[in-house]
Amino acid sequence: MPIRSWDIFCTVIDNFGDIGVCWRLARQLAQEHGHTVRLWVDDLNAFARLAPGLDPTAPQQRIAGVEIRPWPRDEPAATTVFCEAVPHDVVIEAFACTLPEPFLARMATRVPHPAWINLEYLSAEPWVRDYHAMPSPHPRLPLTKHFFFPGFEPGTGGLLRETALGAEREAFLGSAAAQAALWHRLDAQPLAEALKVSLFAYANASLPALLQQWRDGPRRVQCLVPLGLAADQVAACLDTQAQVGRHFTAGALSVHFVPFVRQEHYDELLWACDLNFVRGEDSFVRAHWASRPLVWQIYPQADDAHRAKLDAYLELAGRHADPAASAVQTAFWHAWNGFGGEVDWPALAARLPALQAAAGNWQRRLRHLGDLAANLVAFCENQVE
Ligand code: TRH
Repeated sequence: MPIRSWDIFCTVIDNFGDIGVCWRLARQLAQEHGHTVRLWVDDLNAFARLAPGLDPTAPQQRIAGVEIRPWPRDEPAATTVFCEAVPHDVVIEAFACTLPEPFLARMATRVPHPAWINLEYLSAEPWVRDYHAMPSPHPRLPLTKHFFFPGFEPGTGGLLRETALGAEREAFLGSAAAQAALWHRLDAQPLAEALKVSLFAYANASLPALLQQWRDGPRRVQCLVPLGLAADQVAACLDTQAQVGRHFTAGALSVHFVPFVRQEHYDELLWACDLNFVRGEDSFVRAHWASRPLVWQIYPQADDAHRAKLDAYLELAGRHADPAASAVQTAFWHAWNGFGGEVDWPALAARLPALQAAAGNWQRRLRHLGDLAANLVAFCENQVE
């Protein structure tokens, strides 16, 4: 049955990944599919960093075609809000955030029952294919939740990618005016001949060594650091302050602190750079669509559970790269994520042309998976009867 409307529930654990994915998905469902989307978020202040027009105090607002509602966490307020809200055709519980009980009860009495999806975290591990689309019946209510896994392989839900993204990137790369507008927004000037690097990361024990290697290297590096955790660490290393517009030059290294831009503008930073350091989930996916070499700092988990995820990805992506370049990439990513060894910038720099070729091939393959939003629409249309 066709579906037209969605509820998306999101809790902000820390950082921006959960809301980053939910906000991107919500916009795409509204703008590309023309669906009604209501996004429930428990921390509108964090959300406002990605969407600066958002009013964190508003009980209801509409941005980019999406209705945004605060998800009250205290019991009486939640009961009032969720006893009144009529569930839409599909209810997404993002990253197992646990739906409010009164809303679940309303889902159970709705005719037809909404499709109920647990949108999972991204992983390249092989088991994801086995668990993607698995049903999980509710123990009491006549509702079945399905697990929907993003992924890098056929048999998963694929990756979020807007239909116009490729054309927008091409237009940006072909337009001196669009690039100038980006640099103006960043409050920085591009340095001729420099390798442009964006640096979005958590605090990282390898960062001081990397800054030194950039400083002492033969090639000029222009490093653009959005304000946040990495910028604070870079500033501490350089004995300066992380402020937009501030530059720092030492040897071959130029550091520019740039603003944390609204989510729609982050892609342009990735497109304008030759190498992108990314983290978590959403920026990691976006770096693929930039079709440039990337370095991923994975979100750390207890007991090093993220090590298996990192290695699964390296193994999978490495299949499509030159083996020598892939080995250098693996060593660098291991060091960057604290899994042994020192970051070796000269080794990575020498392999950038091969990694650039691999990035192009790999993102072309990933595009064949279809985009996650469209895959989700198709899946849910089969669930609502
Ligand atoms: O912020 P993150 O570290 O998020 C993490 C991970 O998603 C992790 O899996 C999750 O469990 C944890 O949060 C709770 O990294 P991520 O996923 O890349 O999200 C950052 C978002 O910020 C992404 O949507 C891109 C966006 N962004 C901007 O909008 N503007 C910017 O200037 C920058 C640098 C990022």
